[in-house]
Amino acid sequence: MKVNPEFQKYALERGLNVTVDQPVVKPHPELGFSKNTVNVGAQISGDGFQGFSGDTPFLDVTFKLVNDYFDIIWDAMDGDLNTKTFSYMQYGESTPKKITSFTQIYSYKVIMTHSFITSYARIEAFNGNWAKDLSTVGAKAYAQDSNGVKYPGTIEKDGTVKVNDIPLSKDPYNIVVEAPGHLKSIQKVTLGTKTTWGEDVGEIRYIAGSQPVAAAGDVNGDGVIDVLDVKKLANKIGMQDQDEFKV
Ligand SMILES: [Ca+2]
Repeated sequence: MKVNPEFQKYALERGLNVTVDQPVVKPHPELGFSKNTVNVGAQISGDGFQGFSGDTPFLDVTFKLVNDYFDIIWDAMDGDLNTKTFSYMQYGESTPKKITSFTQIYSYKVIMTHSFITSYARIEAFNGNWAKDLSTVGAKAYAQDSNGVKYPGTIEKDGTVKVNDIPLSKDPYNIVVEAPGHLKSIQKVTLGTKTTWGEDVGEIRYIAGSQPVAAAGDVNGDGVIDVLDVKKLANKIGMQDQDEFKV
């Protein structure tokens, strides 16, 4: 948070001091699960300062975008509550004056430059085994671009795959689930959409229904199921089941 240059100039010319309060971030009183509020303010002091009257930009508040997972594009500072109380101390008085500020006059846009995928780890060996914790079977999920660059995702206990922060691209991505002893499950998707005014923007997409099954049987992990896998399997006959390798 900074004093607006226009006001800074005004203060400098009159030998005034502007002290910016430390911003205080708190959970939103009603929407604390999804929003925070921030209190900002500043004090003006100086010899013979008798207050300021008129319209001026006062403080510039800058927010850092921590991620662009946002599916509504437009929002206001406080889209749910149109009015907020704003208070200031008038010269010569000891109680703050309250005025209403309208929070929806100034809105902002978040143009998503990433896409966010939810898919599913359909691993043949564990098909129908609902009790199996699929986050612990050694499987990996990721998005891979046409240059081979991988964007790692996560696999949850129930097999839900999430790949976040996939950069906006005209080229399709492969959404890959890889599990030991299985062929890769690959789903090709072109991600991204356009805003109503034609700007390219990322998207939040659910593609679990069309993620193919990773076929079991690629014992040696060379990407095909063939006689070599059978040979490897034959070597194991007579051995006990292992968690990562069912004989
Ligand atoms: Ca193989």
